[in-house]
Amino acid sequence: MLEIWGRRNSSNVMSVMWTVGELGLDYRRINVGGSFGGNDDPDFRALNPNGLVPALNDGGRVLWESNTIVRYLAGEYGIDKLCPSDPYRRALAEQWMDWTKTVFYPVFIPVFFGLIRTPVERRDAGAIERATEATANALAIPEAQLARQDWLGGDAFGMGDIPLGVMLYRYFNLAIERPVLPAVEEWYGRLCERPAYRKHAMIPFGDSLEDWLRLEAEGADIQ
Ligand SMILES: N[C@@H](CCC(=O)N[C@@H](CS)C(=O)NCC(=O)O)C(=O)O
Repeated sequence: MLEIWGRRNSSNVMSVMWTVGELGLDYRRINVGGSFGGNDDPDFRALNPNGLVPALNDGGRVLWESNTIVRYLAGEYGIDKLCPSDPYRRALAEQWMDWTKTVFYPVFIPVFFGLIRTPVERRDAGAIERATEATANALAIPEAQLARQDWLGGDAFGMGDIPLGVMLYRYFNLAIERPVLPAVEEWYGRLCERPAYRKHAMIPFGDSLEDWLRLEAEGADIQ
């Protein structure tokens, strides 16, 4: 059975859990990080020396870095389901995973952290507005791709859709201004129909740090 270490409301943990759900694998998830702590426990540091979530233990095969874990699970248990066997098609999916981490995260995380992970009295409205605009600009890239095809990596759902899909639940559920993005919105609608996405990525976060912490505690026992 897979062991996944990390709180379920971490976007990086969500990518792994959604992958596990799509593949129907048996798992046990252990709460680490956020208000659960444990990041510096020796047992956890032995799995991930960075002290960050997620970490995976698959029968002694230990991995950290969420995109790497998604690639491993998709390659080991989901060839031609989540991970194309053709190297070029696989690279097209990986391209979107890497784009999400290197281009989308840096512009979007300040929006999410600014609104949800920061006490109201310390919110920096100007920084949030600038980051919201930068996020909208970044989304023009997947908008153009999804106007040509149904899924980011090609003509079928796959691992290339996972990291950005996780972030877009947050994007579409924040109280921010958003441009009209017809193709991205249709793609998000298709994701919302997937049971594994609903279970592992559509995790409510509320409107404030207080909501965030309350919902984190309330979800502690959900696998
Ligand atoms: N690049 C890493 C980033 C890992 C990361 O920053 N994880 C965050 C949660 S999303 C974390 O562990 N934060 C500390 C905590 O939750 O206590 C990955 O994708 O796995």
